Amino acid sequence: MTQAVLPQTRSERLFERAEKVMPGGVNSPVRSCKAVDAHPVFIDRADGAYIWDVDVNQYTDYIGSWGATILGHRHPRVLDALEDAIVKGTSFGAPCPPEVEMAELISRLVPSMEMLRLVNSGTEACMSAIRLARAFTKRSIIVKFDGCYHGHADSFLIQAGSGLATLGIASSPGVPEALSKLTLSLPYNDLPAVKKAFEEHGNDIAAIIVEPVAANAGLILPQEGFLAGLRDLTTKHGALLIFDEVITGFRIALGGAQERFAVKPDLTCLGKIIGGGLPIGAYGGRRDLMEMVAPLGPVYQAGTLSGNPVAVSAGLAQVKLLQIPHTYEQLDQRTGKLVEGLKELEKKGSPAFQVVSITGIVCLFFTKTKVVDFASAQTSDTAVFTKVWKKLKEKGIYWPPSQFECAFMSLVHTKKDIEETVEAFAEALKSAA
Ligand code: KE4
Repeated sequence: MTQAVLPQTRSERLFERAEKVMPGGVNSPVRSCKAVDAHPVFIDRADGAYIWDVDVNQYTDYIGSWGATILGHRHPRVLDALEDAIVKGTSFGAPCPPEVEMAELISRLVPSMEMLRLVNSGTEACMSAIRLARAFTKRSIIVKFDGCYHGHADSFLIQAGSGLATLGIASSPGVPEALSKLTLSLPYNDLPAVKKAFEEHGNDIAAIIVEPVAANAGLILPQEGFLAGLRDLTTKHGALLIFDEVITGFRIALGGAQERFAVKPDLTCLGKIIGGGLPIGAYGGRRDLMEMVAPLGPVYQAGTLSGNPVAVSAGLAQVKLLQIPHTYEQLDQRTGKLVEGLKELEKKGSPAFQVVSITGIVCLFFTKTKVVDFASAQTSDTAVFTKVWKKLKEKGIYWPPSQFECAFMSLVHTKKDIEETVEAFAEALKSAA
């Protein structure tokens, strides 16, 4: 009997067109849903904790623009700020008041950022921070950690060399070998490996850049003493410590991971939340470092749309609201409710998985191995993850389409949304067992 051919959905038709004119049909790889053996749905609109695709399917959204929309989509105060900004024009290529207000606000809420520069993405923030670190220390080697992602600048597209302290090898074509050798990638949470790296390369290491909570390998929490150990080692060896808080900034605490874990970096990179869903990034830190940045100092960095009044106005509205007392307790409660439900399901033991979470961020690893670094994260069964992901999507739950990404809770996911999410997981896990 011939298989009934279902009419193409709008998303399918759009994807067919998109694949003809954009690599993989997308403007950023993870959105392709290739990691879960699926085609992407095209989103038409969003509101609060929900998104609707072009075929009018509603989903409860746990991507939230990869963490940016912590207040949910279309928060009224963010929309008002956008409207007020847009009617004045979109971009002037000249300084404007919102930039000053944003820089003052960030510096007040993240005191280690005595001076900062707004840019247009997390990538720009991180690439600028390491350029500054190399300029200040007059050294070349950057230390990063396997599974941590700092954007797509050449120096970060590096995988660990064969030996622990062996300098990196490019993880993407197009990155010159000469440059990849200036990045050392080590196992996350492995302080002895960091110590060894300083023994081998000490006076050549310009900086360590780290996600203080690793959220691009799934979610890997810093073990006790890891971040403080990085602080001690960098100080001891005259290297800089850079916290990439593009995800954790204003998410796991108002002052980010550096407030939560009481470790003060020399430089911090921000993004996502400070843009309220519009393109933005920021890097900043010690005044003596930032005073080296052009036009004050010799380290060049620039951007046509840096400090764009529209993006900054949206971010300002969002960050101001995050200062409301008990905001992070609320976010913790929402996150905790989801985790509690998932841990109940974890007890069933089939399929085996473990829930890892911190304020506003949740991840399920489908492995029994305790996940402490990227290697242990990679023992996860991505085939099971894929089955669960597809079933969740059928049930109207929009979960990040990769075992090595994280789900983001907003301040507008309701108790009912979370209960329905846990119910959807119960069915999805049963179908994948
Ligand atoms: P962007 O250049 O994508 O704005 O930021 C790069 C970046 C830097 N640092 C951290 C810790 C990040 O998580 C990111 C970007 N995050 C990914 C999601 N894991 C963005 C999603 C995507 O690439 O499409």
